[in-house]
Amino acid sequence: MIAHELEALAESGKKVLATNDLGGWTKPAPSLYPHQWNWDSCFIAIGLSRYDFDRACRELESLLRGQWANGLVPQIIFNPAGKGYFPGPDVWQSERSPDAPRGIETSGITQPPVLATAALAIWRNAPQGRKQDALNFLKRMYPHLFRYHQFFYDLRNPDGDGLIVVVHPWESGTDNSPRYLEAGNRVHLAYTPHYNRLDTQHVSAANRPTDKDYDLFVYLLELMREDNWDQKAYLKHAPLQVQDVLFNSVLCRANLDLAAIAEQVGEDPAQPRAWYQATKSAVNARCWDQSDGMYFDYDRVAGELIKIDTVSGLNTLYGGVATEERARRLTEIHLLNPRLFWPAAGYPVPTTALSSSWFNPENYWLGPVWVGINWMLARGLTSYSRLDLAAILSTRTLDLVSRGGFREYFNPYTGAGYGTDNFSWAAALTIDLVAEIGDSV
Ligand code: 9WN
Repeated sequence: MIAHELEALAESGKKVLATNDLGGWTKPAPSLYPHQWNWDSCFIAIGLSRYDFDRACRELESLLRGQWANGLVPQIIFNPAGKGYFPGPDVWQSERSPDAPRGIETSGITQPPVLATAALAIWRNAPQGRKQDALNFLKRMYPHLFRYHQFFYDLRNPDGDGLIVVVHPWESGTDNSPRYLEAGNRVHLAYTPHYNRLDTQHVSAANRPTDKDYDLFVYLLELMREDNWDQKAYLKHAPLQVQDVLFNSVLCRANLDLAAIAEQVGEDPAQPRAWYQATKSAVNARCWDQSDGMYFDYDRVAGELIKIDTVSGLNTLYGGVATEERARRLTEIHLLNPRLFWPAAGYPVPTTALSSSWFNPENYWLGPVWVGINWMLARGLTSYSRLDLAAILSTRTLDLVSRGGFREYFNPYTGAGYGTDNFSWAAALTIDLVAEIGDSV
């Protein structure tokens, strides 16, 4: 695409964000997702930081309205006016926990912690005249970010080695990824939950998780709710515990960014650095499979790796987790392989390997390309000095959006878009990718 086309694409992205803007925060999509989501707001803030410093700060400060006393930043902060999404606050019942914030309803789980990364981006992208304001923003954010990360190391670190555990597929952000369906197959549902899903009233059921997947999601929600969202009590018997490579990689990246924030605001970066080192070492020790040359999630309940090739293993590049040698194997053997992650004709990067028996090009996290995942991988490739590949991946991602629109996910063979349209993070990260291309010329 030439410069003025890129500019036009970024301008359309800004329109999407304006449409989904509900004042101090942005919903992920016009009707499918009417509340505030955790990692969506972080991606959105990164996009906003490229053209509206104040609004970007507000996006993250709004997210912190929902922070719990134990440090958890929830997956969802409910919008009292938001209708048409299941499960709503009446199902989550966050008020059962003494840790939940009062006067605001949230879900009881978290999502991949992009928050510190987004805060740092706002500071980095602040216009020259606003640098002092940006520093003040970081100072306000720091204690909250620190408590959020502390939450993981205190309450989600069951083996004490820094390998953080995810207890619900929705917490992973990659809900029906085969990693979760496989771990979910081992969960015995003591009963079949009763509920009415609403997502398929907005988008085609063929592109969404199945009813069986939803049974698992709702069952696990209800099980954790029984413990009144008490993290320690729940972990003692949680039937799904995944030491998720993508989640831990996002946390590693965020720890590095938290350390950078600490340095700016005059705090000690030692703790976030130590967290980064611990998690990185633990992923390398537990999740690497030497014969496959790939990182896999560890199912802590089954006591084994979930050996399914997904893009999550590749995003150890984003987290600064992979060693140089392992990064080379991931890139040469997996990423660039046309039978796995780089279709000969079509668009990189499918979220599940093309050759996997789980792969489905049209269904949610079973195969389609997601802009947020590509954005992370492009950043990871840059930090491992593969600027060539990062540039190609960014360009292909922008091509996809420019042809298919700001869709939630895309068919890796045809580029057809699925799920919601006017998806906020696709718009926000398009803005960021376009700005990055502008920065590099
Ligand atoms: C459950 C909002 C969220 C994203 C997730 C994506 C999808 C929700 C759902 O939408 O999940 O959190 O109802 O399917 O999987 O990554 O944050 O955009």
